[in-house]
Amino acid sequence: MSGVANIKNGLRLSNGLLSAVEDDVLYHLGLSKRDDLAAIFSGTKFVFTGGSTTRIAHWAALVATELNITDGSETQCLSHTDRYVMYKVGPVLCVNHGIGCPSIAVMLNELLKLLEYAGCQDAIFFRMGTSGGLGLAPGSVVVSNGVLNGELKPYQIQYILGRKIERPTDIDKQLVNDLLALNEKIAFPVVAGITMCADDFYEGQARLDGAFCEYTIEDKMAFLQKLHSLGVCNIEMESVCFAATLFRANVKGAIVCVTLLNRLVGDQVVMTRAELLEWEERPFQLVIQYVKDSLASQ
Ligand code: R2B
Ligand code: URA
Repeated sequence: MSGVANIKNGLRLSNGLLSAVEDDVLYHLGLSKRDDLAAIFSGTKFVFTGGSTTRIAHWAALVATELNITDGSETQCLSHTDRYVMYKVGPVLCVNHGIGCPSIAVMLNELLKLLEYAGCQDAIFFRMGTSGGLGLAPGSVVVSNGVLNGELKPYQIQYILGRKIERPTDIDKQLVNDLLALNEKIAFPVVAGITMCADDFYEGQARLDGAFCEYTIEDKMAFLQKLHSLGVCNIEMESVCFAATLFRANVKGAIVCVTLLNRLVGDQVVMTRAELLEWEERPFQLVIQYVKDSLASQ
């Protein structure tokens, strides 16, 4: 079973060699340790991450509205490359992560260092995204209470110096429960469930509609039914890296994804543009409620 833990939040990076580095270039964010990172990023309490750049820009604008922030910060992109966009709106830092574990791995690595240099020790991270659901009505939101890799194991696999390293994907149980407890304030279905993380959208997710396919529809259905019986509620592409990296860094994080389709029924993503825009915002609606409640109770 994948791990659920109660994480005592407090960013902890384990690279002792970093202290000897005079400057540290955060290459993909276009920033460096020499920048006044504390001036720009201090006060970051929440990190919102999701795949696409435009979704992040939209969330930054929504954060400003929801938290009544009127300084225009939602329009100022703090990343100086075209790899990732980043906006800091009050206590919320919004950054996109692209598609897949390699992309989110680079962003998280540089962002964790950035937060360390800026003196932000206790930010809580949220990955909010889309996914394919298993046995759920499209538009349902899944809060991950476990994360499995493509071998259905609760580990991120990383190759380092030619060796295969497995890192546990434990996620914070309390945060999952706190998000689920907001159910009453939310007008769409929210469930807790295990998330499977694939390394691609097609064969890696047992689709029949990719450029390649060497299994039958029966093989596909047997695999998806197996996932379903294990308690897997959805499939996406970044949760393994997100969960394992944050657990390693001793940072609280939650994965909140809307399901765009029921994979037990089909493979093609066919909702209307209007439905997509509404559904994509659902994870945000849940998480911003959590943020507002947290800020109100401080
Ligand atoms: C969900 O949707 C994207 C692929 O369409 C990927 O980033 C993910 O995890
Ligand atoms: N994102 C995925 O990774 N899979 C889906 O089926 C839908 C969105």
